[in-house]
Amino acid sequence: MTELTLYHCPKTRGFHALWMLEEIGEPFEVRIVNIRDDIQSEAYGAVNPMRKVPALDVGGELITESPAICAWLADRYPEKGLAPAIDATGRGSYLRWLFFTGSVIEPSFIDKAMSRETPRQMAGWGDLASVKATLADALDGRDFLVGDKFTAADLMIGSTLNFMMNFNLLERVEPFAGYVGQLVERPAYKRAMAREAAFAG
Ligand SMILES: N[C@@H](CCC(=O)N[C@@H](CS)C(=O)NCC(=O)O)C(=O)O
Repeated sequence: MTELTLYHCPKTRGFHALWMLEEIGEPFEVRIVNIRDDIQSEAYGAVNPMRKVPALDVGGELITESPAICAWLADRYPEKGLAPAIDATGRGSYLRWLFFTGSVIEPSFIDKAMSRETPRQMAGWGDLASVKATLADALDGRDFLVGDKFTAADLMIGSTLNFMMNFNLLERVEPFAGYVGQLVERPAYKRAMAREAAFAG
């Protein structure tokens, strides 16, 4: 029996965790949850009371929130080299960027999608212009956010920026386009995409 079971719906944020599992390369199972109906079932409410995908079942313990799933996997399998060690230079930057997706990038783009502006002093994420400028500065002339190695932070940020570009919420311009362009060439990304295609039948 595999230790890892991913609750996932194709073409959703569940992809972050699917890609991460492919990067890890350990056996895992996928349970498809239809976000139109299955997600409202009592059974799924016990998996994630927020009724969102993804969720990762790790031998009975349930982890939700994509960055938490990615962080847990990177730390559980340190030999895969997807996170700086806890005492290594770069660990702080890695955590900063890992948290940046859920707490800063996502809400700022949702503001844009909803054509609204949250006053920046009230918004923990500041404003979209600052978010884009901060990311552009961090990515300018670099392949990865932390040092010269791909980490789970690149996966979360790259996957999120890719979503934003696909939904026309982020312009396909440098440095974002080049950064995402090289990440989607990774074999694990392609394996995750092949699974998505198979799920879609
Ligand atoms: N904060 C969550 C967000 C997950 C999320 O928003 N999932 C969406 C799919 S993209 C979902 O499950 N929606 C179903 C619903 O709200 O009914 C994470 O980062 O994992």
